[in-house]
Order: sequence, then C-alpha cells, then structure tokens
Amino acid sequence: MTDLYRVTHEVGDFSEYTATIDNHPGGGLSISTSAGMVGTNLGLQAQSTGSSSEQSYAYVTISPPASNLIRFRYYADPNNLPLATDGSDILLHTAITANAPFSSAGFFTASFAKVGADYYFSFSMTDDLTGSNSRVVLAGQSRPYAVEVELVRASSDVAADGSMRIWLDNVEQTPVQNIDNYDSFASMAAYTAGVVFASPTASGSIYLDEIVIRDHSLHIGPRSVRSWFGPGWGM
Ligand SMILES: [Ca+2]
Ligand SMILES: [Ca+2]
Repeated sequence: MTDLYRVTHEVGDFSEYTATIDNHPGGGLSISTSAGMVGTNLGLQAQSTGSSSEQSYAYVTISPPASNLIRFRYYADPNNLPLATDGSDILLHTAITANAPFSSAGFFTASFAKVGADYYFSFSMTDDLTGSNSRVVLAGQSRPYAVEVELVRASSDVAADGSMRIWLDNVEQTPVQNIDNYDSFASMAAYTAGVVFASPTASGSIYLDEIVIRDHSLHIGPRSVRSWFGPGWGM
C-alpha cells in the first residue's frame, strides 16, 4: 500500500511533477495563488485558447500497480470557463495516459463540459474491446470540486470485471462496472493535469490542486475533512 504522489503545489514550482508540457503562446501553465484550493496557498493554473493542438499540462510518470488498482483525488475548478452550453465543447483536464508526454487517447480521461448554466464532469475509461466507457456527472457551479476516482483492472485478459468508481465532493456516483480493461490497464504510463485537449471555444483558465495518487483502495476523501488529523491525512 503506497501513496505514489502527493502534489500540493505549495512548494511554488513544478518540482512535484516529472515534467511539464506547454506549447501555449507565451506560456499557459503556472503555479498561482488563484488556483490554490481548500485553504491552501498555491495550485496549478492552466490556460486554453481553444486550439486542440495547444496543450499546457504537468505530469507524473506512473506504472501499472501490482495491486491492479489505482485511486486518485484532485480538486478541479472550471473557473467560469467559456464553453458552448449545448455540451458540444469539452476541455480535457485530467488523464491517465499510455505515454508521457500525452500523444493519444488516454486509459482514463476526465473533462469539463457545460449544459445550459451547469458545468459537468465527464469521465471515461478505456475498454479493450469497445474503446471506452463513460460516466457523466452534472456538477453545477463554477467552483472547486473534490474529485476522487478508483480504477480497477479486470482479473484476466478475457475477463470483463474491471470498474470505475467516482466520488464528487465525497458523494459516490453510479459506478461503471463490467469493463474489459485488463490489457489497456497495462498501458498506464502517466497521470496528467492541465489542459490536455480543448475544443474550439474552450478559452480560459482552469484550476487544479491537491492531487493524491495511490495504489490501494483506502478512500482519500476531501482534504478539508481529514486535515485536522495532521499532515498526511487527505492532503
Ligand atoms: Ca495547493
Ligand atoms: Ca481484455
């Protein structure tokens, strides 16, 4: 049982990450006070001009855990991101990729979209046979949300018993189960945070912070719930 990474940004630079990718004109990635969440001082701010070829993200390299399970928690704020209100525009903000840096569809992806006045989170996990499974959660406001995800690998290459569980502000959503993901799980190479892909009108800055990645199923929970236990709890 290991916590693989804790990325708080409180150090004030990108040294908690393996590397950054930023081809935004003038630089689209920064550690800023605006992006600091849940009472912390600093977070990751990623800009998008709405070009699908622009990327501004940071990543940490990971390997498929021997436990066949990966769990992570992060805070995300769409920060009034201008998006088409018909759900047609997305901004991919978090992914587990098959390569680092990101160059193709990830094993897991999480994106922002908007329907009417509501923002929503969309989560997708790759299935060996069908390409993807997805879960859409209507979140509502433009504000920080605690997002926790548990991805479980299928028990063999011919089994379809993998799963994706999602908590939003510590409330579990309907899971996606019976996923055939034994092979795609093995491609896991990096966890990325920032602007990975944006559709044309997705122009603005988003905030991400307080990332915990672990190879076991112990619930992480929102940082504020457990912070009184002292350093290390729910960070
Ligand atoms: Ca922080
Ligand atoms: Ca399979």
